[in-house]
Amino acid sequence: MLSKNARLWLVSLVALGLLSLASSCTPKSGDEGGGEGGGEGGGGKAYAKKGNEGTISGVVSYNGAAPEGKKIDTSADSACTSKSPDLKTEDWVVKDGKLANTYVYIKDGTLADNSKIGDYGTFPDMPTGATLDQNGCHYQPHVVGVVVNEPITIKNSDPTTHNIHFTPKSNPDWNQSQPNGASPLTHKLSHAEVLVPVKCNQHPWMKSYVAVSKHPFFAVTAEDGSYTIKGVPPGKYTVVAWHEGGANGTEQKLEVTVAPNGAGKADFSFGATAMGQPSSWPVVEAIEFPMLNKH
Ligand SMILES: [Cu+2]
Repeated sequence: MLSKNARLWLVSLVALGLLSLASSCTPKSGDEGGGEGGGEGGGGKAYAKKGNEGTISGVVSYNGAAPEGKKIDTSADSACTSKSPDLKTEDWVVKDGKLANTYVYIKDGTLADNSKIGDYGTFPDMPTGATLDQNGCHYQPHVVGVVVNEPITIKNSDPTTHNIHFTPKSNPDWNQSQPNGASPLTHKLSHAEVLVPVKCNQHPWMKSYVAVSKHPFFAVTAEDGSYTIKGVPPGKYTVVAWHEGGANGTEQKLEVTVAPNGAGKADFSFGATAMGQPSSWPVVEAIEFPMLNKH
């Protein structure tokens, strides 16, 4: 029989072995693309355009009976009521089964030369400015995508005072009053974050979402549910469609391969569990394209 010490040794050895096995199996963080946890902009390599970049495009649908926008009671501010007498909620904007206001982005991926999309800090054709307008006591647009440190111009087009309040997790809180007729404000977010809720402290129904990405490979679906991401380096990517709802929104993923000068396709669908889908959405492996390289 083994002594107590020897048994302790044996147990420790087995535990150590299990530990090292577990750590070697730990997947790498998938947040280095546009996801949360991304670092400051400007860090990392600069991607040099090769002329063989492609696109990722698709359509986001809503399965089942579309939720109707609910009428908002704006009676607390008569300026809102007179300018927007029929204001409706915008958490689900569905037309002919197609879903608007969905943020679609490359979450991570590997380029044809085996570098990671998250290794890069700058890309050609980075967007240089976005606008968020408070107009009719709601935000236009409802969902905005920007790159890290991209200036967001915030306008007040209403005959009333708004109070714009960014409520991020990875960026500082930012809360500014903007009276009727005040000149536009500018705000920048220095950390990647999907997505930052924005609210108005004056009008509790006002909501929008700002996504901050390290790279320019994102889009927001239009009224017909369509989106196109341009200038994508050939590679294999995890593309995520994010839609508001719940504490942190709902995400769907697809693996998409972009061949040189290629057009990757990724169609997503959200919607009722009536379609038999679980409330937490599975990762769907889809889209057949020639494999450029292995994981
Ligand atoms: Cu407001």
